[in-house]
Amino acid sequence: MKKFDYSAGIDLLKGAQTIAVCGHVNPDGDCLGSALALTLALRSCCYDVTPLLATRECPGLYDFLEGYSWFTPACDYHEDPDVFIMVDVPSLPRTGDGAHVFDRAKKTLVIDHHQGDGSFADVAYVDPTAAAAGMLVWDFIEQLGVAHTPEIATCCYTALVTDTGRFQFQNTDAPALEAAAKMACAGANPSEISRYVYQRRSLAAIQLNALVMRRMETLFDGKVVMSWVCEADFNNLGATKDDGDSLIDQIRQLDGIEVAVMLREQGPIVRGSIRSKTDRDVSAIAAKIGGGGHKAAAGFTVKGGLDEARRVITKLLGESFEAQPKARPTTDAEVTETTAFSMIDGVVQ
Ligand SMILES: [Mn+2]
Repeated sequence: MKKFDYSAGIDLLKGAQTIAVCGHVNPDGDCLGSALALTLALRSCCYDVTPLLATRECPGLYDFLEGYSWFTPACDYHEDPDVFIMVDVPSLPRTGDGAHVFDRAKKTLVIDHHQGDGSFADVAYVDPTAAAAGMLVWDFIEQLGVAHTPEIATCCYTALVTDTGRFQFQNTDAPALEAAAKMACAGANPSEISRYVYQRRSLAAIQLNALVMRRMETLFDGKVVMSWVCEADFNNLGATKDDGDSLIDQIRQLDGIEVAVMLREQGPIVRGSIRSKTDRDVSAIAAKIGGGGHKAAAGFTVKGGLDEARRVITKLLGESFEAQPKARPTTDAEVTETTAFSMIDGVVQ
C-alpha cells in the first residue's frame, strides 16, 4: 500500500466552508464507511460537510454507523460546494447523481483504490493496492490532524472488513490487517460490527441462499460452479434486492472450483457475477460480453433470459479453459486488484 503525502488534498480544503462527500452507485460498506469517516473528521474541523448518495439507494445494513442519517441523495443536494470529495469511485459516471455536484463544485478531490488515476479531479490519491478506500481515508484523517475516534474507527473498519470479504479475499494482506488492528485499537469493535453487518439477515435472505445452494451445478469437470435466481424467487420469498448481493460468495465456497458464476434475472436482462479462485482472469471473460471488473471478481450483463445467459457464459468459460487449461491458485503477492462484491451494470465496485 502506498504512503501518500496528503498535503495537497488538505491544502485544497483551506478556506472552504461547504464540502460534499460522495461514493459510488450501489453503495457498499467501503464507500459508505469511508464517506462517513471523512464527514465525521471534517465536521470536527468545523467544515459544513454533507455525505451524499450517488442515487436514492442506501442499504439499511449500515445504519449503525455514526452519521448514517446525514446521508442525502445527491439529486436532493442543490448547493455548489467549495469542495467535492469522491471516495471509493474511479470515474464520474460511477458517482451517479454526484457527477452534477462535481460539476458545480469549486474544487474536487478523489480518494480511491480502483484502477485509474483520478485525473479528472483537481487532486487525486489513487492506490489500487489498498484493500479498501477506508484505509486511505484513515491515513488522510491522520494527516489532517484529527483524532481517530471510535466512531471514525468503526466507519473505517466497516469499510475494510466488507471490501476484504471479512478478511478472506485476495486483497487481504499485511497492510490491511495492520490497518484493522489500528482501527480496533482506536475503538472499532470487530465482533459488534460483524453482528451488525453479517448477522442481521432476514429469513427471506437466508431462504434465498438455500435456494441458490440447491441449484448449484458444476461444469467443466468440477472447475466451475454456477447457480441462478429469477425475479419470481425474490417475490415468492419476499426477498429484497440487497438479499441477492452476497449469493456469489455462498457458491464460491465449493471445494475444487476455479470459477463461480451467479446469474440473476432482473427484468429483461440477466446480471452475472463471476469470481476466480485461481489466476484465471475473469474480467477478461466478462469483457468479451461488455462486462468488466477485476481479475478475480467481475460482472456482466446479458440481454435475454437465464438460459441464454447460461449458454453465453458457458461458451466463454469453455474458450478460457481451452486457452489456459491449467491455472494456479492465486497468492496474496500477485494480487493487486481489489476484490469487492457489490456490483452494478456488471462492473465490480
Ligand atoms: Mn472499495
